[in-house]
Amino acid sequence: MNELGLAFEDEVYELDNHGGDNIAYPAGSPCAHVGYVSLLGRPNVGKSTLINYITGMKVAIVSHKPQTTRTNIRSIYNTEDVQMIFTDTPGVHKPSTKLGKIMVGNSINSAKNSDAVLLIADGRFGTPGDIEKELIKRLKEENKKTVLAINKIDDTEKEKLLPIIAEYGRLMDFKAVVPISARTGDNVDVLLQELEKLLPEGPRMFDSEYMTDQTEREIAKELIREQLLKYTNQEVPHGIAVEIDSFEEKLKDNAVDEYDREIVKIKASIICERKTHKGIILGKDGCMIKKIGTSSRINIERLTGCKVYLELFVKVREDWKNNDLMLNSFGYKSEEDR
Ligand SMILES: Nc1nc2c(ncn2[C@@H]2O[C@H](COP(=O)(O)OP(=O)(O)OP(=O)(O)O)[C@@H](O)[C@H]2O)c(=O)[nH]1
Ligand SMILES: [Mg+2]
Repeated sequence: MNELGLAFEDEVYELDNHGGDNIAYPAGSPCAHVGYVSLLGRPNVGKSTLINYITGMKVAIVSHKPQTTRTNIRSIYNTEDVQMIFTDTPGVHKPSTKLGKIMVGNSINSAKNSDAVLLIADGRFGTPGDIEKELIKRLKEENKKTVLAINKIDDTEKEKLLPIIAEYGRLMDFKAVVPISARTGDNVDVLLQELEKLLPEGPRMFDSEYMTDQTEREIAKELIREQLLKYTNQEVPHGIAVEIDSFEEKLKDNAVDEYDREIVKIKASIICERKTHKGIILGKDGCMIKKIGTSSRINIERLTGCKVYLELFVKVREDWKNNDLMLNSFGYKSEEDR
């Protein structure tokens, strides 16, 4: 529970026993298994929950609403024998906006460019649907080494798993099929062992200190969006973007390094699609925006490790999800164009 008395759903901050080991391995040092692994699957199957569990960091936000992740997020898992660069991708769906097309395009693109793919399915929903079938067709065409994880086994009856596994097995020759729970971590060690087998020997590509391609600013922006996903409903959360307008760091007087900060001051804008949505986000007498601001601030303080002052503004930008200029300025772009 936080200081507001609100439970943080999907808490992953306590998972510091995961995330590989804490030994410093320099880039270029020899390693038995090195490579890129893309997580792929429909929205809401638990890709981001799993990536946070494996790396032991809250790099990707999580919510029970579909299409939470909007960009490809890379984070790295290191042990003595392994360097796996994971990409968490947006859930694959049938897009109806330019934003959706960019999201799905980037997921597919990430899988194309990886050494191995981890396809994730939600065990509670059983056999493969159209999205899984389409993804499997593409993965087969590209001859991708693929492991299937059937997630949420903490919430799935055990007897249901065998028929699901059999049905998936008829569609593709998976390198392994592993039932897991990304929430409890059940069987995730087995999954990691299966994935590492698929990666070649080689020098480490990154220093083990380099944990993610996300900047603190980008994670802060997502932590604000996470609270908006949590506190708003129906079409409101899907029409929201967050922009960091300013991010000012003040070091302590006796700071020993650039991270020894006294306070970080952040100004951020919440972009929504309609005036009515703005009213919902602000709430009666501003009580909703206050709640969102306070819980976002607490999460950002965990990220920065120092006091945070957060100021939020709400702006309406109609149909931004179909406007190239706005999509670009909110950080949503096709990775192929980079
Ligand atoms: N019971 C249970 N719930 C899980 C598990 N893994 C994830 N969830 C829940 O499933 C919901 C979706 O999780 P996410 O990690 O955001 O799913 P995602 O696949 O990244 O979704 P998108 O970003 O929308 O593609 C959240 O409410 C998670 O808490 C699990 O192993 N067991
Ligand atoms: Mg996600």
